[in-house]
This record gives sequence, structure tokens and C-alpha cells, in this order.
Amino acid sequence: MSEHLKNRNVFITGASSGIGKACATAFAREGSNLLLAARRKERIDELARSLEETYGIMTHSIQLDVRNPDEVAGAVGSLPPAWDHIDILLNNAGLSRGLTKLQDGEIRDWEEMIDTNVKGLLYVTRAILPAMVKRNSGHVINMGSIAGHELYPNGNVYCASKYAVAAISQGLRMDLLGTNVRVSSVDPGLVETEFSEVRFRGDAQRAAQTYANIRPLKGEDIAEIVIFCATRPLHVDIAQVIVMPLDQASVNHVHRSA
Ligand code: NDP
Ligand code: 8X3
Repeated sequence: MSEHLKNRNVFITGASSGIGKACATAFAREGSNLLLAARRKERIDELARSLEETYGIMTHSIQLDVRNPDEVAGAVGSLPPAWDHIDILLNNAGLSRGLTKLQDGEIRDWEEMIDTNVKGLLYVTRAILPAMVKRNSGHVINMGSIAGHELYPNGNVYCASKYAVAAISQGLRMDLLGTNVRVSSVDPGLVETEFSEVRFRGDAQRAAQTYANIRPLKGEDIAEIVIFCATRPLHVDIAQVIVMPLDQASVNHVHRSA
């Protein structure tokens, strides 16, 4: 357990699944108290119960659609007194929809990705960051992607949304220069979560092909990196971490063993 994180208040979006859930567990193990946000309330309630029981931490679960700015502002503005400050914001909620050429793309898919991955991240940051600046302390950790550094065919709008996250992280570091608020971007390659099932709208077989015959990263691998970023001495800001499975060399180069 790290003294850096014990009794810290950590707000995690997209805590109901995959990387966010793994990060919640990792922060709980470090003794942090957790604000767990996602749309699927029953999942975060269950996670909250189990982390409280196992690690003796405090939790508060929030049913939240990050695409709705009023909902975001309302949820952050009406937190119970015990949660009057947030030390770490993990902007993790995100998704992809479809894998098609732009000329064949579905506008509702583009909107969902941009509204969640870009605008949702902005709404949550806008709601939480002013108090960090006022306290002159805090850490924003954004879940970017290798897709925010390189493009792959048919990845067009998803990649654009993650390039936007990279730009927001970089811009935020400039805006916060001179304060003690840190900004990190953790940018993974292939991680086996519900991500591909969401991308292919429940087509489990197609989703499984994404990870077939490779050893993908797990949510826990990413959580370790997030914890590393959060536990550096306060004058150290890990700006960006790109992490891929050994079986991946770029978004377009994956080694499949069979
Ligand atoms: P999952 O599908 O397993 O988890 C996505 C999480 O985001 C869920 O908890 C979901 O919760 C939440 N979410 C989605 N839309 C919203 C919304 N509108 N409001 C609130 N929460 C929302 O995927 P991952 O864990 O893989 O994805 C987490 C992040 O990691 C994403 O930003 C993704 O882009 C990024 N990433 C993933 C990679 C991968 O290969 N898996 C690689 C690189 C980055 P709920 O549905 O309950 O609201
Ligand atoms: C998710 C990684 O390569 O599937 O951000 O787009 S990838």
C-alpha cells in the first residue's frame, strides 16, 4: 500500500467494466476511497460493495452518462460532504462503435464516440478541475489510446476521438502550468475487455477475433501503470505512457501465433 494513495478520493468514470473496473480495484488495494461512475448502476453498486468489504475503503457509486453535461455537473455538484474534494480524476469512460470506411459510416456511431470520448471527458474535467486548481493539488489521468498516435484503416472517427484526447491532455498541461495539478495520459494498445463487443454491438465472435492468437493486455496491466503514474513524487508528472502487448508493434502490426 502506498502512502501517496491511502485515504485519497479518486473519481473513476467507466468503472463498470474492463480497464476502469481494474483501476478501481487497484486504487482500493492502495487504500483510496472511490467515486465510481458509469451508466450501469447495478454493476458499480456491486463493485463498490465488494471493494468496501475487501479493502475497508469508502465508496460512492454514481449512475452517470458522461454525454450529458447537466447530469455531470449535477452529480459532481451534489456529492455528499465526505467527498468534498477529489484528489485524482481518472477519465476512462469511452467506447468505439463500428469499423467501417468513413464513406459508409453511421452518423449516430460518430456522435456516440465523439460525445463520449471527447465531450464527455471534457464535461467531467470541467466539473472537477476548478476545485483542484483552487486547492492547488490534484491529478487528472486520461485514458487515451495508441489510436491517438497512429491510424488504422476504418478506425477514422474512433482514432480522431483519441487524437483529441491526446490534444486535450497536452493542452491541459499547458493550462495548468504553474499549479500543482498533474496531467497524465495512459495510451494502451490491445486490451481484452468488453471494448470490442461494444464496438461490434454484441457480436461476440467478431469481438473475439480481435484478440485471437495473441496475448492481449488485461485491464490489470493498465491499472498497474495508472497506479505508477499516481504514486510518483509530487514534482514528477508522467505525461504519457504508450503500452502495447508484446504481440503488437503498432496499431497495424499484430503477431498472431497460429
Ligand atoms: P469496456 O467496454 O470494458 O469499458 C468501457 C467503460 O466505459 C464501461 O465502464 C462503460 O460503462 C463506460 N462508458 C461508456 N460510455 C459511457 C457513458 N456514456 N457514460 C459513462 N460511462 C460510459 O472498455 P475498456 O475498459 O477497454 O475501455 C475503457 C477506456 O479504455 C476507453 O476510453 C477506451 O477507449 C480505452 N482504451 C481501450 C483499449 C482496449 O483495447 N480495450 C485500448 C486503448 C484504450 P457503462 O456502459 O456502464 O456506462
Ligand atoms: C483501443 C485500441 O487499437 O483497438 O483504443 O483501437 S484499438
